Amino acid sequence: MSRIAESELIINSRGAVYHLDLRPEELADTVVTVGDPDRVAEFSKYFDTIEVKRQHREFVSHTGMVGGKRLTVLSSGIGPDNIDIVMNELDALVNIDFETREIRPSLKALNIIRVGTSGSLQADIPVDSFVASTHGLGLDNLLNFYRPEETDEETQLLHSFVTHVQMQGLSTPYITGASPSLLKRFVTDFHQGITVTCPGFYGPQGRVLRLGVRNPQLIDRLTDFSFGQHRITNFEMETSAIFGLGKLLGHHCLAVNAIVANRIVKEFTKDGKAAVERLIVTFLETFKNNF
Ligand code: R1P
Ligand code: URA
Repeated sequence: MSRIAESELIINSRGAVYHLDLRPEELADTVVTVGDPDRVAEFSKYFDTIEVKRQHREFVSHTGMVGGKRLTVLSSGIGPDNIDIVMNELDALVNIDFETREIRPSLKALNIIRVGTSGSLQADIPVDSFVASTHGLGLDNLLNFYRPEETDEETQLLHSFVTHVQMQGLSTPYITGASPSLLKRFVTDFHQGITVTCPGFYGPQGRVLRLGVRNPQLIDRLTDFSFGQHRITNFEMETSAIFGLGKLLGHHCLAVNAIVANRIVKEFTKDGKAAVERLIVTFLETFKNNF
């Protein structure tokens, strides 16, 4: 086994990984990621006990017990670039020995579940409803720096997507499925479909304020894209990166999102905090009963 150098895997004076500031023993085997750092406490207020609270930059983490099970909730901040840090550091915490700096001979698979907010791309998926992602389709380019692995069906879907949505010159998309075993636990109360992940909130999601966009048809083309029984339900800014890196690293990943904007009927939720609260409670019920 080769030793990973200090410049590649950075461990601080507390023995914790650089950005997340977590030590291996401070992480549970199931990790919820949320974008908003304030959402971590909205989760952990339901914990029976909290054993770890850390914060470094936008990465706030609480680990504790809920319903007799150990859970870590971690904020990622916004966007796929942060997910590159989150996924690599979570994996290092369980699969690299921080003493020897070598990859462990036997690898651990974490459950990594994003609980976020998102924009709907379908008129029949209203604000305040929930979506569980069957796939993460990335327009953000992160996975192209690694070596994406696609099934034949995923390659065909991407080919059809690039042609239909006219992505040429904008992005080289990638797609990864959710963990089937996690996805099947989130059926009741959830719409399901493909989640598109964008490298921005405005132009990359077709929002026009003062700047024009390169592909004015983007929203329409995402909405009416279909491949077999698959359709695009929603978009946001993290899922594809979690699914893509999670699959390459061998973790089980899922994303569940509360819809706060419907881009087709042009509505924004009147109470996003309440929608997120309901999603947290729904998630925790499933976690307590089915994990
Ligand atoms: C944009 O407002 C942010 O909200 C969504 C997007 O993915 C992006 O991070 O998710 P979170 O509410 O989890 O941050
Ligand atoms: N998050 C996004 O990224 N887009 C939306 O429209 C709403 C939430």
